[in-house]
Formats: sequence, structure tokens, C-alpha cells
Amino acid sequence: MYGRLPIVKMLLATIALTVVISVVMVSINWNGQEASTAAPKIDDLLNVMIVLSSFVFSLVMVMLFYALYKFRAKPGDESDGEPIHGNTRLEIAWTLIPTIIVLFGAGYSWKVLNEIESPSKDHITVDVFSQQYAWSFAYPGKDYAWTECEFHVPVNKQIQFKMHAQDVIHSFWVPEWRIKKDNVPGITTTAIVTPNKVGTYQLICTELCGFGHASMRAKVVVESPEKFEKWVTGLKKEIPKPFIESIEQDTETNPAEPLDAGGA
Ligand SMILES: [Cu+2]
Repeated sequence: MYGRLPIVKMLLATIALTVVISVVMVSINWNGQEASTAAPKIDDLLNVMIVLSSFVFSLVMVMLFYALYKFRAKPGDESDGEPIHGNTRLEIAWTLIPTIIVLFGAGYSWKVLNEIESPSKDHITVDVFSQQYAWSFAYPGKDYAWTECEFHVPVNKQIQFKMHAQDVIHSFWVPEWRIKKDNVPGITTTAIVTPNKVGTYQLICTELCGFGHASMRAKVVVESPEKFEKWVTGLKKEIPKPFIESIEQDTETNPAEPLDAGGA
């Protein structure tokens, strides 16, 4: 045998490398400005994941380079390697540690998702219509006031977006809100967001949906409730009939018949 490994030294090297990588990676502002109540929670989750990944990466690198250096073949050594039959303690460790890390990540993500998706009674609903290659929006609380390529919402109020795809799969994404949700034909999906910073943002389609995908954007204005009321009551366009039909087919309030019932 090669004798005891310098476990304490390797652990110290792993911790030092973890700290260096984490400091660099966490200091980078990966997601940009935060403009919803969900954003800081999602960014914190990302930072915790970065630290955990840095630890795993550092551990693997320290062990790899130690093994490469310590057990390298001497010049002229053409013999076979020593036959090794495994190491039960090591195998338990490399099963248990990743399991604990993954379970911790799952539990923490679950908690964050629960918090950011918890519905509030005091919310407004906005219907979102996506089609190749444009967005439009209707306000059910305002007689289905309808707007194309631009929508406004009041600040510090929970908004429940009901997504209705008219043709292929699109995806609703406002980077500063962090929330991203697929729009799927035949299914109504919901995104819950509480914008908490007044400003102008961009809604981006983030599902490759065809030739004009890159230009499928809309202007998002977060403003005071007074300004929002004024803007929404000024909307004069009538909502097109197919969109009303999409709302009526809402799969959340009208679940589809079981597959075997229609004989289709
Ligand atoms: Cu799209």
C-alpha cells in the first residue's frame, strides 16, 4: 500500500479552492437587475448552488491532481498497475455526500418555488396571447381591454398571467422578474409575479418558435396604480374573437374530457 493519504491537507486545499472559486463566481451579477419579489430569492438560490458546485469541483480537482502527481509512473516503469478491489468506505462516502447535496438542493428549491408561486387573494389577472411572432394581452378585470406588443402592470401587486399559445410553443420571460413560463397550445399555463420596481422592461420569447423568434418581444411597463388605471381605461381596441375562445377553453377552469370519452 501507499500509506495514509494526507487527508487533512487535501481537505484544506479543497476548502481554499472552493473559497477562491466561490468569491469570483458569486461576485458576478449573472442575472442583472432584480425587479420582482421572486428575484432575490432566485438569485440567493443560484449563489448557494454555485458554492456547492464549487466545492464538488474543487474536491474532484484536488484528488485528481494529487493522484496524477503522487502515483505517476517512474521513468522506465513498464509494469502493470497494482490490482485494487475497491474501497467500501470510499464508496459509501462518494454515494452519501452527493445524495445529501442533491436532497438539500431539492428541498431548498422546493421551498423557494412554494414561496414565489403562492397565490394572493388580492391579485390582478392578465391574459397573455402568444402567436408567431407577437404578444398581446387582455385584462379580464377591465372588460377584456386588449393591447398589442406592450402591456402595463401596477407596481407591488401580484399579477397572475394566464398564457394562451395560438399556434406553437412560446415562452414568457421578463429577465428582471426572473420568471419564465412556457405557453403551450391547448393548455393554459399560469405565471405568478409581483413586480416591485417601477420601470420599463422587455418581455422576450425564450422558446425557439420559428423564423421570427428573435424579434418576438413586447414592452413591459411597471408603474404606479394610478398611472396603470389611466392607461388601461384608455385602451380602445376590441379583443379578437379567437382570443376570447382561447380564454373560454381555459384548461384550468374547464379541464379537458378524459381521452377515452370523446373517441377521438
Ligand atoms: Cu415565440
